[in-house]
Amino acid sequence: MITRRQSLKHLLAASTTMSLLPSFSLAQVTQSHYALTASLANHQLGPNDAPSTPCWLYNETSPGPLITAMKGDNLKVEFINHLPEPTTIHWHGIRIDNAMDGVAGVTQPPIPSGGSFTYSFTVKDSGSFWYHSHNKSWEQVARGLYGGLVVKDSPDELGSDDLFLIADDWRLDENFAIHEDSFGALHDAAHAGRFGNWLTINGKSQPDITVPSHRYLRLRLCNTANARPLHFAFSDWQTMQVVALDGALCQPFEVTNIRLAPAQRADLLIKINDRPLTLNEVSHPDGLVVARLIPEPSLNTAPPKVSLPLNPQPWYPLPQLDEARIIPIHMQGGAMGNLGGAMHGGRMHSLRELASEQGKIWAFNGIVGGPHERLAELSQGEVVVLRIWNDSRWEHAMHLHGHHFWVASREFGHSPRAVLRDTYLMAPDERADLIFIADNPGKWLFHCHMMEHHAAGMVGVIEVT
Ligand SMILES: [Cu+2]
Repeated sequence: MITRRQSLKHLLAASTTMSLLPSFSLAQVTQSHYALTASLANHQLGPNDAPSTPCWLYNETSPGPLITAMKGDNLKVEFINHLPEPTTIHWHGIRIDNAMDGVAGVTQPPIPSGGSFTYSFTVKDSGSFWYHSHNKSWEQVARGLYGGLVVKDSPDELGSDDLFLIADDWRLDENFAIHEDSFGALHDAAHAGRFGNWLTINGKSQPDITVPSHRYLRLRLCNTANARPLHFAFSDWQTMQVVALDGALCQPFEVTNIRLAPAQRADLLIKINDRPLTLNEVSHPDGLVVARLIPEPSLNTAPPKVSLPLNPQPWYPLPQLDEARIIPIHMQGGAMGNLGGAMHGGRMHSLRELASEQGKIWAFNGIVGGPHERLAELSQGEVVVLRIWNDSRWEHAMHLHGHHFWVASREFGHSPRAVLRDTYLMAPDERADLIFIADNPGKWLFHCHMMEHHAAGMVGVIEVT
């Protein structure tokens, strides 16, 4: 049972998230017990004089309430589904018990309309994570079913100088309603996925965010778009330190811009002086203001809490590869690709047939993927290399459930950088090794997080026993 005091905390935490007040101070009290309800609710995505948008939301807020826990806590979330269709919740990036991973049809049956489910799991890693629907996610996430999740090392984390910013790319019509006719469009699945036309930060368009002046600010940026990679830079290309990727602390490095694929997170440290800074999306031809950071001297009276993590220890070191299991994954398909046909349902189909009759257009190793297509069976403790070749004309954000992997990332300029992450953005024709220790038993999805690609065949299961 949830006590009245805890319920109040949820409400307050939710309203703090919504209004983008500078402080998450209420969330500093560790909460390990939450209640989430998914339902239809309106949200003001547009300007104040625009119509509000009918969405599907957690606790009627966009994003859903920021969930926090302390590292090592047992996090319990009592979930009720008031949507008109089944759903589940996936806890993205958490190295979780398989039964709690929230993948409909793989780790649990979908939770029916009117049904409920209690998620309960230990959070063993601190960092910036998120949660989202994992049933028809190409539609349910696009309607608003996601929120942030922070696992803290210290109660000091989060506050006026440590903010979780969720960026989303909504596809709205001229009445600010979600564009429903294009859900499931084959054109999106065959190209870059469903791109939107309305960018929000924590559910608001171009918000002003008050921050302490003359301080380092920790920004936890998260891209929850269906498919669009977002490319961020501050005004005057101000430098920032990347201190964590996909939740995991990394050796800090300096950048002037950062591109985040769908589902990726980056924790950034940036120095705030006394001038406002704009956060811009720079892949837009004219640049697009995403948010403004407004320094407020009255907020820097408390001692600073944010500092550069020196020499952070990775969750686990890059493993020895002498006896690694190598799993080749040849990814083909999409528009302008070289996939002529693929196996689906036990027989060969032409790509034309797959696309027009099944809405499938992507394959791993010549087989259209699905939640029951097994890519590998691994023994617990094995060192594994997913040897991926993106043999297509499109980028893909490859996500492995239940594990973080090491990758020589080419996401930060020409020279590769060894990073531990849960989602890797692969360029067309790129080859990459995703290296991990298969230490978490269960059936784990491996898929493209561009949700239309996932729905059209870029998905398989890796089973660890
Ligand atoms: Cu993809």
